[in-house]
Parts: sequence; C-alpha cells; structure tokens
Amino acid sequence: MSLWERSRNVAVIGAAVLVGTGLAVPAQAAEVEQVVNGGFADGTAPFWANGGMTLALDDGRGCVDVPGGTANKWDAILGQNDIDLVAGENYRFAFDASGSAAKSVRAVVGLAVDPYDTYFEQSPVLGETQHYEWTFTAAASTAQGQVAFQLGGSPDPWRFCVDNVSLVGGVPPEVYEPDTGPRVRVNQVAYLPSGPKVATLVTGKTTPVAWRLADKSGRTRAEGQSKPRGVDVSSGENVHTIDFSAVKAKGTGFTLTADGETSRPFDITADAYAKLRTDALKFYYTQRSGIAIDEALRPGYGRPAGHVDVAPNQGDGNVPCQAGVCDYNLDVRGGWYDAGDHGKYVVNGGISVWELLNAYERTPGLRKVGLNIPESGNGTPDLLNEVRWELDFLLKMQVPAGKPYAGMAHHKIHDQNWTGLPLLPHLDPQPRELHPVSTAATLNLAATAAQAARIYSKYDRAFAQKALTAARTAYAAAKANPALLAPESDGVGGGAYNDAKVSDDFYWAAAELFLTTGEKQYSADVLASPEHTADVFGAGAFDWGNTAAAGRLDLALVPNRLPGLAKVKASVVAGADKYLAIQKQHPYGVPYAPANNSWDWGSNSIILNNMVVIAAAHELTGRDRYRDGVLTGLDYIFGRNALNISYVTGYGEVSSHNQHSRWYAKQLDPALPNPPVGTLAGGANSSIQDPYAQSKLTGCVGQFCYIDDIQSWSTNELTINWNAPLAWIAAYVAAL
Ligand code: 9MR
Repeated sequence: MSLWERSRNVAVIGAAVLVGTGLAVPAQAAEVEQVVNGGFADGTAPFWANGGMTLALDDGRGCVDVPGGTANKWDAILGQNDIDLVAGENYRFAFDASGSAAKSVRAVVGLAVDPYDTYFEQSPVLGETQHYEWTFTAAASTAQGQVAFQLGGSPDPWRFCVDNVSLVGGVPPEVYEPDTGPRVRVNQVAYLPSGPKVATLVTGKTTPVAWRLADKSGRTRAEGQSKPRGVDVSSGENVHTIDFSAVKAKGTGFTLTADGETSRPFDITADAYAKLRTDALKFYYTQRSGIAIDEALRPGYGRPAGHVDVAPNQGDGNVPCQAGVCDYNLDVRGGWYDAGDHGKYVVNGGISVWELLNAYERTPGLRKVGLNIPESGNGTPDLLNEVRWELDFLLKMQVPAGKPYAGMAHHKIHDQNWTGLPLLPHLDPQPRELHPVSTAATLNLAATAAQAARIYSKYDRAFAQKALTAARTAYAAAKANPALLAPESDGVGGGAYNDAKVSDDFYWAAAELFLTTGEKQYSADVLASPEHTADVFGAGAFDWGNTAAAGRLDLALVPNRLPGLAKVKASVVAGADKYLAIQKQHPYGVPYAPANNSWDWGSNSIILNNMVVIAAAHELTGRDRYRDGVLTGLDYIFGRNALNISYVTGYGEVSSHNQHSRWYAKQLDPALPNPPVGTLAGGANSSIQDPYAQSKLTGCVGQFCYIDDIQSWSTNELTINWNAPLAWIAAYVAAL
C-alpha cells in the first residue's frame, strides 16, 4: 500500500469515527489523496488504457503509444476510476507528463459513467517532462469519479508518459487574479481626433487626482484632474474618469498617466477603423464550410474543404434528418460554420446575414471594400459575395415542395454528438443530421431572403428573384405553422438555439417583405403586430433570439411609405436615448446595464448591437451626441474595461487571441493558428457555463466574468453573429 493509499483509507475511517461521535467535521480537514498508485510504484494498476493502447512502465512512469488517426480526444484514454469527489471541496490536480511530439493532453477530472460530466479540464501542450498542477472546486459529489488523460485526435502516432498523478482533496481554494496591467484604462487602438476621449482609472482614492497625457516622445500634451465616479457596479471597483476630449492632436504612442500608473499606449487617428472594417469582414471566409480555404488568400489559414463528403467527414451533400423527423435527405453544403463548432444554424446565420447586409445598406463605403476572397473581382461587391455564401446555404435549408412542411426551414444541421478540440472541419467524423423545421428558422429565411432580394437585384436579378420567391414561400409556411418552436432539449452535438417567442420574427420578416415589395399584405401584418408598438429596445437591442428591433431599424431607415413612419423613427431615437443615458451613468462608457448586473452570453456583441441603434439615431437625426456615443462604446471593446483587454484579436497592446475554436486552436496544438486578426471574443458572461471559467471565475462580478482561454466556450467563443456587429460598427466609424 502506498503512502497515498494509506492516507486515503485513514481519512475515510477517521471521518466515520467523527460522524459517529457527533463531533463537527471541519470543512477542510486534512488534505487527502484520491489517486491510488499515482507514482506507479506498484505497477500500472489501477490505471487503465483504452483505444488499443497498452499501458506499461518505462523508467518508473506509466507510458502509452498513442495511435494516430483517431478523431476525438476521448478515443484514446489513460485513466483511473473510482475516484471520490465531494461537491464544494477544493482539489489539487497534479502530474508530471511528457509527449514525444508537441501534442496536447486533455487532462480531465470527471464522471466515469454516462453522461461523463467534466468537472475540471486542462489541455497543456506537452514536450519534455514537466510538472502540471491546478486547483479546482468539485461541482458534484460522486464515488464514480475519474482522472483521465485524453490523448486522441492526432493524425500521427506519438508517445505519452505520466508520473506522480495526484488529486488531493481538502486544499485551500486557488484565487485566480487576472493580470489587469496598469490601472489607467484606455481604448488601446485609437481615439478619433474629433471624437470624445475618455479613460477610466481604477483607484482607491475618492477625490480628484492629477492626470497627464504624453505623446510618443514623452512631451506633455494635456493635463487635468480626474472625476471620481464611486464604486462601479459593473466591476465592483472604485473608479474615476479622465476626459481629454479637448485634445485634437493626431499621432501614435500616446500614454495617459494618473495616480502613479501609466496606461498602455494608444493612437489618436481616424485611420484605424478602415482596417478593422476589412479584418472583421475577412473573418467570414475562413469560417466557410464546403470549400477549401486558399492558403494564398489567407496565409497561415489554408485548409481542405470541410463537410464535402470526403472521409472521415460524413459530409453535408446528402444529409438525413434525425430519426423520425423526415424521410428525405438534403444537400446543405456550404454556409459558414457558426462559431468554434462545426454546426450550421439557420437562426444564427439569419441574424448574421441581416446585420452584414444591413451594414451594406447603411454604409455606402462598404461597396468598395475588397476582402481577398475567391470571388473578388467578379463585379459584385465582396461583402455581397461573402454573404451570398451563407444565403445559398440558408436557401438549401428550406423544405422542398411536395414534402411535409414544404416551405419551412430546418432549424439547424450539425454533428450527432459533440466533438473535442482541436478538430479541423475536414476531419470531423460525426454523422450530420437535419433537425426539425421551426417557425423561427423559417422566418429568419423569409426576412433575410427578402432583404437579399432588394440588395442583390442590381447585381444578380435571377438570384434576387429566387430569393424573393423563397421568402414569400417561407413567410406563408410560417403563418400556416406559427408555433413550431425549437426546444431547449435539442442541444446534443450542437447548440439548441431554442426560441420560444416568434412574434418578433414574424414582425421582422413582414417588415423586410414589405420593404422589398411594398405590398399591402405585408404592411398590414407589420401594423397589426404587437411588436410594432412595443418598446423593443431592452437591455440588449437585438440578437439571434430577439429580432423585432432588426425589423424596426429597417422600417425606420429603408425608404418606404408605411403609415405612421414618424413614430417608427421616433421609437428608434428613443431607444438610442435610453442607451445613451445608460452610457452616461457608466464609468466605463458602456451602453449596456443588464438587470442585476448579470452580463449575457456574448455581451460584447450586445454592446455593439446597442451601438448600432445609437448609430441609427445618428443617421436619423444627424446629432453629434449619437456619433459620440458609438465612439465611446467602442473604447470598452478595445481596452477601456476592468480587464484592460482588447476583445478583438490583433487590435490593441493586449488582445483576446485564444478564442474557443476547433481549428484556430493554437493554444492546444502549436501547429494550428490563433483566430485571424479582427476576431471578436464573446466577452464577459456572468453565468460562466463552462467548467474552465467556473474553475477560475466563480463569484466574478460583471466585467470580470471573462477569461482568454480556449476552453472557456461560454466567455471566449467566436461566432458569425458576433463579428457582424463588429464589422457594422467598424464600417460606420470608418465612414465618419
Ligand atoms: O450565443 C448563444 C447564446 O446566446 C446561448 O445562450 C447559448 C446557449 O444556447 O448558445 C450560444 O450559441 C452557441 C451555440 O449554441 C453553438 N455554437 C456556438 C455558439 C456561441 O457560443
């Protein structure tokens, strides 16, 4: 019996005795080892290996030869079962490991039996033998726990060795301290020379402090006193604001000093946002499914086509429905992958298409922006070329004539089961399935196809006509099936995108059909919709699940003859005024104040979408305060925030670059790239649904609920619907 085994048994007996005598057991008694024979002193048992691997001793360590050619991390595991875990107890998980190649091991503490919950995971990239150690809090109690080293997913074979595997319970909790850098927080990219320039200082002081703006050469360009703002609800920290809007100088490498701290450097220039406009839009090409990504067009990002029926892909060329859902197969190749997963979802594709086409319609400058994509130079603006890739896919998701629910759209198509990371699209081995049709997806198709019909008609009449026909058919089908709701339970192998409320989608689709056709049947539905007179500008203006504001914005801004148009326009301005009022109160200048300071999943996109409403009010009124509101909101995204981070890859001194993705997975496999420059991270999410965020951020306040780690899918994913408002706002600012 090893020392660890003995201490484990002693502890169990000790606890029993204490309970028997009625004495209180201290919450964190002795530290107790849970792993048996973790040092491999007594051979390899009770460790086991699967996936055709033989676990054997090598120089006192446990080693396996990992086969190549498996798809998932869990296709090859070295593990130990019967681990006791107690909910709420803190554990230190440690081991020494090496890899013959720079491969990542997914080290997991979880449930050994179905549903194989993960309580903690880390995926370090291996090399020479190294010690790894973390602490976490167990989320559940079980006697069927497991410590597992998941080793699969590599195309080529390699060798893994591990030693001193340890899981000690009863340790003090680890306190995660994010590195937030200097306490003076600025837009690390650029303030506009003519725009507002405000920074936030984190300090314990409650009276004004002196600040100084220096240029690149260190020369003082402005000085003043900060304004104490008290404790900021969104971060829980005491803050001041520093307003240097009076400075109109242009240049690079400015810094702001206050309270003994100097900010990260920033520019004052009007130039930065044209590049962002292009980068944020170039994001979409490398999200494409069904086409090889050309290395010449995107150096470092070339890859084979995903899901085109080439093994190990099962392909999207002839996809059946889930069992019992339909009796036909559809060719649904193409489109964009939704996010870091390989799913394609009509409701999220819909809002993304709408917002990109809306940007095109609102900012004429976009017409000339080249995106370096295969279609570039074909005479059609590149933004329309790129969005067409998704539109063609959305049209393929419509049920063909003659089939049950003809004209409706399938809610989504994705893998039968979740896959692990990393996994390039063309290597995904999972069967693909169409999920049931839904009213929401059908109305997304109706809205975006109608919008496309008016925007593409100048470049491709046949396509515009086809899109309009599909939109009309979809709208009629949705009216005939008004309550086919995508359920929350349908979330295996892909996101649920459940949507229980569709009155907003009806309103939006009717609005787009009316704007494109001018027909009374659609304006009648717009006017009769309860959404038409409702205040649709809530904490967040719109997202994939709340689309009424999309309809309202277009009714207000696309020329039309709807009765009562003045009221429609006034409602948009009133919505923008609400966001400006929130922003004014906010010491970080954020036009977003969710109820109970509970930040939503993808909060960065919500903030940007609220800014789209503010920008619409700028177009409607021409008043500077709306333009200034958009510019100030942008500062938060680029580093004027509690974490001092720019949420856009490659922009600012310190930026998010480990977003959750199966193919931009450099953090797990050094041979893969980070997300492309111009990729927005989801951002602070108070609900921290993923185990990694939970292990670091439990108890976090608002803005602090974010971590730039590939495992944090609930705070740090990238998505097609989040880059859309980034592109929209960048295009707006670039055109100012
Ligand atoms: O962005 C989505 C968020 O609003 C939902 O609350 C969440 C749970 O359904 O899903 C998010 O979307 C994810 C989707 O389900 C799967 N692809 C990645 C998306 C971003 O995390």
